[in-house]
Amino acid sequence: MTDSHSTSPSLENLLHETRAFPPSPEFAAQANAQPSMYDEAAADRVEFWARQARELVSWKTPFTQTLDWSGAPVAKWFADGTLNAAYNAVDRHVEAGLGDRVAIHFEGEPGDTRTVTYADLQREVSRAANALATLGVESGDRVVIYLPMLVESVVAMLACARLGAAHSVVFGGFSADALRSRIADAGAKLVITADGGYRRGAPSALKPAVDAALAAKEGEPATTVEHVLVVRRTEQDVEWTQGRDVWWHEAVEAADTFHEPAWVDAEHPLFILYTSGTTGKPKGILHTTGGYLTQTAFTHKNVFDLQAESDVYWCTADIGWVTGHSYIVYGPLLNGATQVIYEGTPDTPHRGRWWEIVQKYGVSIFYTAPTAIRACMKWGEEIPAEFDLSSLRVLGSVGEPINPEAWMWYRRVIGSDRTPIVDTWWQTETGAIMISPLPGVTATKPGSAQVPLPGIAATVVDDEANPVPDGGGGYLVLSEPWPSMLRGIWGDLQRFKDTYWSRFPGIYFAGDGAKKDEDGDIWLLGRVDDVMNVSGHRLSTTEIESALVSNELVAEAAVVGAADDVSGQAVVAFVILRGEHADEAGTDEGSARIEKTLRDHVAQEIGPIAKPKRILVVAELPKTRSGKIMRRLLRDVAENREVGDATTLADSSVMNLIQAGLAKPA
Ligand code: 6R9
Repeated sequence: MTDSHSTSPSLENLLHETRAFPPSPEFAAQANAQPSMYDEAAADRVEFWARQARELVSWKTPFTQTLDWSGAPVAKWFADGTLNAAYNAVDRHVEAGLGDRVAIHFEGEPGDTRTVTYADLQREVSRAANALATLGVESGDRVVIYLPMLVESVVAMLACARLGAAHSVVFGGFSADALRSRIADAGAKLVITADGGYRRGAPSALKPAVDAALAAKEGEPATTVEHVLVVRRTEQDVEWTQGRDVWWHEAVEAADTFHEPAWVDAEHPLFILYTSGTTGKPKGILHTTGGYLTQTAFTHKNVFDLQAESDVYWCTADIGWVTGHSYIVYGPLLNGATQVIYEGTPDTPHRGRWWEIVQKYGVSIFYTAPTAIRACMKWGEEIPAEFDLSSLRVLGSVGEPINPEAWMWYRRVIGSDRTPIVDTWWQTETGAIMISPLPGVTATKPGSAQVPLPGIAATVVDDEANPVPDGGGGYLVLSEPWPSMLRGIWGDLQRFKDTYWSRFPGIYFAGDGAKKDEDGDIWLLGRVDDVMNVSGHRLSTTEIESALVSNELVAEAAVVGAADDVSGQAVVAFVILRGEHADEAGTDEGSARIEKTLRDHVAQEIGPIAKPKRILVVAELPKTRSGKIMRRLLRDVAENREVGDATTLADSSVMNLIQAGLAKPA
C-alpha cells in the first residue's frame, strides 16, 4: 500500500466527470435550502442544531443543554429536554388542523390500496400502543418487528415509540436464525409479524420463521419473548401457539383510540437496528430520540426540498433498513409529508410498476438506490417512457456510489433532464443524511455526493489522519459529533469504540474510501474493505464498475479483488449485459469478443492496471435486501471457494444461478 494516498492514475476516471448542473433560478427561488445555512452552521455548529431542534421538533420540556460530549464517543444531545417521537410524527399535525391530510397512500403488490390520513394514523397508533401495553410492553422494553411493507409496519414502529419501547425491525427477508439471534441480543419481549406478504405475485409466508426462531433449542436459554402479535395480510394458514400468539386486528380493534404518549428524555432509546459488520455477529446500532428526530426532519426537509402541502414523496426502501426508518417513518412524518408506501417488487406484475405508481399518485419526490436505477436501465428506457412522470421534481439516490452513467440516465429518463438529483451519503450508524448536494443551492455533479450538510463535519484523511488536499484520496471520517449519531452498539460499548473510534483516535471512521476533487467535492469510492490492491496500486471496485457500466454492452457490473499469486489481488468482474447484447455471450467467439472489448474499455477509461483479469457474464448479481452487492460471495466464486453464508441475500437462489451459469461448458 505504498501509494495509498497519492493520486493514483486509476482514481482519475471518476474525476474526469466534469459535467455540472446548476439549479434553475425557479427552483432556487422556492427552495427550502439556502446558501446561508452553511455560513450559519459554520459560525456555530452546535447552536445551528439547537435551532433546528427547536424549529422542527415539539418538546414537552424544552432543552437547555445542546451537546454534551464529555462521555465521548457516546454523545448526548438536548439531554434535559423531553418529548415523544410518535407525538411528533402524528399527533401534533392533527392538533395543527392537518388531520385530513393524507399521510400514506398504500399500494399493495396485488393492487389493493389504502389511504391513511394523519387523523387515521393517530387513532391507529394510539390503539396499537394500548394493545401493546395490554400485552405487557413498557417504556424501556424492546420489541422486534418482522413485517412486510404495510401500513401496520409504520403503525407498529410508532406504537413502540409512543410507549417508549425501542423497536428493532428485522428485514422480512432474513432467516429464522438471523431473527433468533437478533431477538436474543435485544432481549425482546414481543415480536410483531404477519402471516405473510406479497412478493413477486405470490404470498410469501413470514410467521413460520418467527415460530422457528422462538422454538426451544437444546443448550440455548429460553426466549425472552412473551407474545407474538400477528397482522393478517395474505390469509394463509398459520401455526398458532395458544397463549403466546395474538391477532393484531383483534387486539388493536379492541383497544381504546386514546393513548397518552410516554414523555421520554431526549436520550431515551428509540430503536436498535442490526447491521452487518466485516465479520462476526451483527451489530445492534442504537439510536436515541431527540437528536435523531432533529436530524432526520432537517435533512428530509432540506435535502428533498419537501413542500408538505403539495408534494407527494416516495422512498422505495424497505422499513427493514435504516433508509426506511429515517426516510419513510420519522423524517417524512415529522415533516407532515404525504407519501406512498408500496409493498412489492418493481417488476410485478410488469416492469413499469414503479412508474405507473408515480403517475397514479403524482409522486413529486422520489428516493431510491443505484442498483434499482441500473435494473431499470437494463429493462430499457421505453418502459418509463410509457408513463407520465412530469410530476417528479427531485430525485434521490442512496446506498452505494452511483456511477455517472446511471446518474445521467436517472436525470434524463426519469427526471426529463430537469430534476435535481441528490446523491445522499450516510449509514445506519449516522442515522441521517450526512453528505449530499442541497437542491436549489448546489450545482450537482454526476457521481459525487459532494458536500457535507450544514452542521456536519465530514472530511477525507490519509493514513495518519491528516486531511488530504483537494485532489487527494483516503478515508472518509466525521470529525465532530452530530445529532443523529449512533449512541453505541447494543450491549457492547467496547465494540463500538473499537469499530468506529480506534482507527483514528477521537474521530469517527466510516469505513468508506473517498476522494476530494479539485473543487473540494467528495466522491465516495466504496467500502475500504472493497478497495483492491493490485501490484501495489490501489484500485477502487466502484471505479472499475463505473468504467464497465459506461460501456454500451453493460447493464450492471460488480468487481472484486481475487487473491492472485503474482499481483496480490487480481480484478475479477461480473457483468450483466444489456438486453440487446445478452445473446452474444452465448457463443465462444461472442463471449471472447465481449471480454476483449470490455478489458480494452477499462484500460482506456482507467489504465491498463485496472484491466479485469477475468470477466464473467452472469444473469444476476447477489444483493442484500437493501440492494448492496455482496462482493464477499462473488470473491468466493472468483477464488473457486465454496460460497459462504448467503442468508442475507434478497434472493438466495442467485448464487446457484451464477454458479450454474459459470459451470456451463464454455
Ligand atoms: C443509508 C445506507 C452504509 C454504507 C456506507 C457506504 C454506502 C450509502 C452511499 C454510499 C456512496 C452513497 N453508501 N450511501 N456510498 N454513495 N450515496 O445505505 O446505510 O445500509 O448502513 O450502508 O453504504 O459504503 O458506508 P447502510
